[in-house]
Amino acid sequence: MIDNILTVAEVDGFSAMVNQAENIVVTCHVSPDGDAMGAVLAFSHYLWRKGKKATPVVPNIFPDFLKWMPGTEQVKIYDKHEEEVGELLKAADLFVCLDFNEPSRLLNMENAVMASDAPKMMIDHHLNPADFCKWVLSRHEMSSTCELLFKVLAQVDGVENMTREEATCLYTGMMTDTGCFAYNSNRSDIYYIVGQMLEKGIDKDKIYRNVFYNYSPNRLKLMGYLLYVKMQHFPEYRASLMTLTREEQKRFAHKKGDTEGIVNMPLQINQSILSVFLREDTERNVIRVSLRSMDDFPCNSMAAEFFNGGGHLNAAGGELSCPMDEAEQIVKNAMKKYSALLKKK
Ligand SMILES: [Mn+2]
Repeated sequence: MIDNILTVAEVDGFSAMVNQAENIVVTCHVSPDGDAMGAVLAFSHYLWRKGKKATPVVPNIFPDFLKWMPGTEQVKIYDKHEEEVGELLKAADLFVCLDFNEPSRLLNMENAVMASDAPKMMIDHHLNPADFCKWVLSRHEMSSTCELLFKVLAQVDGVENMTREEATCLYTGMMTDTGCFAYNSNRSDIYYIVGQMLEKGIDKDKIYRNVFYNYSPNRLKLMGYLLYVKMQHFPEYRASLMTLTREEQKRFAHKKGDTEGIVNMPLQINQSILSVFLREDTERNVIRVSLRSMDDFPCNSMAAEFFNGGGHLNAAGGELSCPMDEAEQIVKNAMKKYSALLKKK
């Protein structure tokens, strides 16, 4: 059994907000990932099932590997149809904010959403939520927003009423935010939930294939090129570095999302602690920095100290405004500075 996630007062607050609303906008952070899309679509399906008028709205496009998800044809993309979607936002009398906890994560859509005085509801699993929602459920110990949302819907509406579509969307978010249950996934209730989803008839094997066996030939070639030609490995620091220029992205017909997750690959090297990926941005004249680590190596401190960024302990990012060779040198300096933590004890 899973414990109730909400207090009685929170259930009442949730129900009152949903019941009073006529025009609900369900939204998530910019550059939506599997968890964001899973939560937005599952919540929308739930509202539609309740006979509510609800529109899933995302700030910008979502990756092709999520297009198969049930309900994506209903999703409105703000930066593609600013005027039309802007009207929708104005007419909204409730915003459901999923998988983000501060308005700036809406990027270009922030002003339009914050200009509305319609009440907002937050369901999220990131640290340090900002204070902009009337009803807040913020649980950073949850593996994903989708896990949290499963618990909410199970409590307010009953698992027995959840549909296969809803479970499929929620499973997708749980799967993608845990790297297919490879990290952040040691709590047994996660598998209890998955068990219940299987009883709803989700095809978990197919969901996996839909999301991960969905590369373009170019993406696979780019992965091979990065690993074979571009990866530098520093055994003394148990660290790796990969770089990708604008010209190389062009050569592999790089599309948004093509380098997603690539930074994780060098961590598969035996004993690895740190992986750094530098990519020249194709829209702005900056180098995007991604860091991933194992165990307790603090990517976020390194990102803050060297790369004008921040993030989580094991996943952080930042950016640099300099040529690639200088950026590489900064990475090497950073590894040197953190050598006490990187070297084998
Ligand atoms: Mn998430």
